[in-house]
Order: sequence, then structure tokens, then C-alpha cells
Amino acid sequence: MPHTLFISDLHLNADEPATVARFEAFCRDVAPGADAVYILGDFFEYWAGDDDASEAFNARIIGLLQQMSTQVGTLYLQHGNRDFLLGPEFAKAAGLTLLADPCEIDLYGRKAIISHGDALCTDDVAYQQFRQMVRNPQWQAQFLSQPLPVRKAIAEDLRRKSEASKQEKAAAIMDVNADAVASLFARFPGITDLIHGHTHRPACHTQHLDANEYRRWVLPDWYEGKWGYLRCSADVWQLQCY
Ligand code: LP5
Ligand code: MN
Repeated sequence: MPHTLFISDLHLNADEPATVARFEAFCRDVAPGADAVYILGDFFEYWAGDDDASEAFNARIIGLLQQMSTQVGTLYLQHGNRDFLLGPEFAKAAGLTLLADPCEIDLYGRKAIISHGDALCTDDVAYQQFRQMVRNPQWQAQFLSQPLPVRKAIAEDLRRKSEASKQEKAAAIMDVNADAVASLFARFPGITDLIHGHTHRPACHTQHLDANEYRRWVLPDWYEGKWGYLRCSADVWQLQCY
């Protein structure tokens, strides 16, 4: 049956070979034949710039994406908070199309909003300030003008800082904010489905914002042996979490 797949938050890196093996299995056993595969951000642990694409691990992963792109209708990727520097050279090598966040897609006659989801976590004020800084094109150009080893060292330092700062934050502020979700739906009149990742809290939440029922599909992360995807056909949307 025609279907479309959604994954996010794999955080692929050379130090997590089991997750890489899971992704290889997904490429081999699950993805082929899908009309489209959407990767909704945080595919890599971090991305320091497209000039890092030839590094052995990154080249191996790009090879898997390139192969997948020949086995599915279309392969799409949206940026996450770890890999927002994935650019056009990477996209070309991987055979995929980069999408804006948020954006609207059509799933067999039913529309959906897709997003990584970090922009919805508005209670996490420190993160939103950080996000505003690093998503600024001038800031990115300045960052990318530094030598690759310097950028990788900064990215790795930020990863450590991020893990430390999350220990200090209440779990609730790292989830989506209800008003931010309602505002997002309001930007896309007539659409009642939102698919996102980032929070690592897989579920389908339903809520009534007006006369309609709205659904928020949260994708699973691929940490510590977990993995999964959302599979959508014309009739059935199913969250598969393992
Ligand atoms: O990613 P995760 O799950 O750990 O946590 C996120 C938020 N953290 C981040 C940071 C990323 O993990 C690391 C980014 C690597 C990008 C590499 C590209 C190179 C760009 C370099 C940019 C300088 O996104 C975390 C959220 C959490 O999700 C839940 O939503 O809480 O937010 C933070 O940890 C941010 C801190 O609260 C505030 C930032 C402190 C550091 C500021 C130093 C700025 C130094 C700039 C150096 C040039
Ligand atoms: Mn994320």
C-alpha cells in the first residue's frame, strides 16, 4: 500500500555504532518502496558545516542516504537544533531535498504541518535565545568562516554544555508549549495534524482547539536501543516505536 515514513532524532555519530546499525537496517528493511521519507531533524549528533562531508563517518552516512534516495520516491530533510548547518552541498551528495521548518505537506489528500519541534519549546527561554543567535544567517556565515577543527571543537563543547544545562531544567519546560502549538496551527488554517520530533516523547496527542480535533504526532528518538518511525498511508497513520 502506498505510504510515507517519518523519522527524527537519530543523532548519528561514530561513537554509537548500534544506532548506526539500526539506521542501516531501516535503510535495508523499512524504507525501500516508500513514496517519501521525511527526516525531521537531528539526524546527526551535530553538523559543523558541509566541508565535513568527506570525513569517513559522514561520508558513510551520506552514502546510505544516497542509496535510500534511489529506493524511495523522494527523500526530504528538515533541520534540527543539532544539524541546522546541513547545507546544499550535503543535500546534493545525499540525494535529498531540504525543507523549511515549519512547512506543509500533503499526505494522500490530508495535509499536515511538519517541524523539528524545538521552536515550540518556548518555555525554555535560554534555549530560545541561543536558537535566535545561531539561526541568524550572519552569525552562521561568521561561524562557518572559522577553520573546521575549530568549529568541531566549539560544537563538541556546546554539546557538553547542553547536556549539563538540561540537568538543571525541569522536564516540563523542555516540552512543547500549548500556546506555541495553537499558534502554529493558526498559521496553517484547515490543517489539523502536526508531526514533529525533538522532545523524545513519542505519542499522538489529540486536543480540541475549536470545533476541530487536532492531532500532534511526536516521533521517537533513537537513543539507547530505541528507534521507530511514523508510517502514514491514506487510511492509517501508525507510530511504530521499538
Ligand atoms: O540538543 P539537546 O537535546 O542536548 O538539547 C537541546 C538544546 N541544546 C542545543 C545545543 C545542541 O545540543 C548543540 C549544538 C551543536 C550544533 C553544532 C553546530 C555548530 C553551531 C555552533 C553554535 C555555537 O540545541 C537545549 C534544550 C534542549 O534541546 C531541550 O529542548 O534545552 O538548549 C540548551 O542547552 C541551550 C542552553 O540552555 C543555553 C546555551 C548555552 C551555551 C551558550 C554558549 C554560546 C557560545 C557560542 C560559541 C560560538
Ligand atoms: Mn532536537
